[in-house]
Amino acid sequence: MRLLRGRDRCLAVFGAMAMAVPLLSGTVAAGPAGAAAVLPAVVPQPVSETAVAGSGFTLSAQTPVDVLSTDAAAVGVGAYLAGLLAPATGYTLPVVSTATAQGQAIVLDPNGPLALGQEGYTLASGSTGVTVTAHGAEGLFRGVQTLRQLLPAAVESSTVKPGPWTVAPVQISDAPRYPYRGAMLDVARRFYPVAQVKRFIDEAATYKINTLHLHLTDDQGWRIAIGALPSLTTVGASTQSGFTGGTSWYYTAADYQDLVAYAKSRFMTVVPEIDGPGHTSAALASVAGLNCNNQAKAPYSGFDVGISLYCLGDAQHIAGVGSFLSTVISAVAALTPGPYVHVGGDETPQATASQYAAYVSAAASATSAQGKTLIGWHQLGQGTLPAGSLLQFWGDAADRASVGGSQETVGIRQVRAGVAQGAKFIMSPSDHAYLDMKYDASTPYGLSWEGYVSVQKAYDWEPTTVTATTDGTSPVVPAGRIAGVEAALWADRAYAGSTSLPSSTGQFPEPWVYTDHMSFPRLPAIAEIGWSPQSTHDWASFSRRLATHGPRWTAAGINFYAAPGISWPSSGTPGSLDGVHTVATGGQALDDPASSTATGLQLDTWALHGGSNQKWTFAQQADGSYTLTNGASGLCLDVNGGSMSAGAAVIQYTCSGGANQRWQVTALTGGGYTLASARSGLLLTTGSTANGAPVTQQADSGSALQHWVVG
Ligand code: TNX
Repeated sequence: MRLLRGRDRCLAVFGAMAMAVPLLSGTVAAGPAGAAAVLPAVVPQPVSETAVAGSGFTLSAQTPVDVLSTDAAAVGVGAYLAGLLAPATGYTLPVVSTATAQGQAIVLDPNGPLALGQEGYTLASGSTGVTVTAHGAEGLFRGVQTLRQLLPAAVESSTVKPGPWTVAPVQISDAPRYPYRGAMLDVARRFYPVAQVKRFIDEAATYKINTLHLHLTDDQGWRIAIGALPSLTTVGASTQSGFTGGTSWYYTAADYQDLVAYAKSRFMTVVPEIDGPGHTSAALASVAGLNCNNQAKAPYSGFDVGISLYCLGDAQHIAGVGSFLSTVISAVAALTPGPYVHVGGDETPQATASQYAAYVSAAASATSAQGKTLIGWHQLGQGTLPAGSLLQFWGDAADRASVGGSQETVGIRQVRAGVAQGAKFIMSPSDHAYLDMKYDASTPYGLSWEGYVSVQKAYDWEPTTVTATTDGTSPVVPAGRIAGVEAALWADRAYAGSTSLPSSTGQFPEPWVYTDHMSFPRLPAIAEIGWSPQSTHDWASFSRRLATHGPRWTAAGINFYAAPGISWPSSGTPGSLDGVHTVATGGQALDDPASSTATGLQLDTWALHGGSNQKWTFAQQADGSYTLTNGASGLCLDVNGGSMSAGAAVIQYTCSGGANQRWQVTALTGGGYTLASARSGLLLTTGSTANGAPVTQQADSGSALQHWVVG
């Protein structure tokens, strides 16, 4: 099915001792006296991390966040930190600005030396308080992301938890390896409402991602309003992959500015992508003159790639494309404070060399005219690039295997052409950094044209050798030309059951459900490659640190994949599942059919979409079991008639707190949970992974249909 794949082709880490440790299990370091000390499990791994004796600093409701400056951005980071800590702690920490630090405070000092760069910071925590020092607000913000990881996992919860809120004692000095650490959302194939992009910004910022690449246009949709060309959104935004008839599947200028401002508040730069000359069906459907026959194409809502091309066949059309790009890029650039515009360039099998060159020339002049730096997929190396351009490498093992041979791939030749022009590179190797690849055969969403990308595969690569021969020598892109890395989450197959084409829109989850599942835990892996020194790269260390983040994601409500091969802690602290969750097996979620409010209705499973009828509020009871209340009906998960028999229907019913409405939730070692009726001891079980499969209680059979992901 993967079409054009192969297409035009087209720490101080001192030890690896595994040990069971509470909450903040992490790297084991030799302490000052040579004794083993457990360091907090920070992701990305800091440059240097040293154990500090003592039990750490415990926050109280009065602990001040003391910013040693009146600079608005620095004070803003203080307010951001207080806001982060408020929901779980229940504290409204006072944010103050003083000239000299007092004790027993979280001190944010933006007056540090520039030695660690704009993003670097030091963090010292001990029994008398915590101090984050940086040269300005951005470094403080990165340090705050480390600080939150020094607190118990429950700090990520959106509801008040008991605490105590003790910051692990540690001394950290940190700065990024690469300046560009990106994540891409494909809002073109699947439209993400503004709130869901903001959610992702917050999730990515936790791992010190500093660039959000928005793939705003593609065959299946045009997502940014351009005042001078309203048809781009009235027509071009009416489709998504698998959907037609939309009227609001785009960002207005105000929406986009809101996103840019939100990203800025998380010290993240937005890179807008206007893809071309291929991936342009939405534009071709909106603007007739972009087609060689001057007839608008029909809007496209399918699943293919490599199907479209601007008309670049004659001087008049080349001029038309040029003026179209000037209009679009000047409008987008005017709304974008960041330095970049991404002009795509991928997968244009039908373009001749001169047509392609004409596109690059038009896109480059439109971008340069706005004073912006050009970014393109590595194919763009074929054209003439303005000085300072960036290319995004998305090649794979087949490209590497060809390096230096007599038959280098087209991709490697395009990369060489870019290198020869002085371009810098963003590394997004598709066999490691494409988050739309399935993790394994159980992944309900995404593609596998690069094979499966396990968490380990997402982690096990190195930017300086990702364009080198397999023995790691003679990289096509020299180390000094690497600007950074980016994880790319395409969305052309963002539906459950993606090994075949979808048969109903019911298979499409909300974008956040897809995004959380595909990004966690792989986005933190790519983030660590971009941030941490190569010398700290170690799967054993990473996977051990990552495992302790599982409870953080659970507390934060992130729908992560508890991938096998990582020692996720079991169920965690009592009450840790309190809150709203989806409950799914094989991508099929426990579901109140058609959001019915009828009592006694048997529940079923349906493709996970995260709607309210698939949301369940877990509330832990005195015996440790949970009641589950449906978000659409307000009724409770119930074994019909309090039956003790295998096969009895699981229904929704008015909440009573009875034993047949209480569920014992047990974590499985490989991830996921069983839910046993507190009355019968039998397990919540779905009949199959087909939509509408009935849910019953059954004896424990070890079946995957009894193993639930609580998202
Ligand atoms: C390739 S690589 C694409 C996208 C698809 C993706 C699916 C590249 C720049 N383009 O159009 O969404 O594969 O994995």
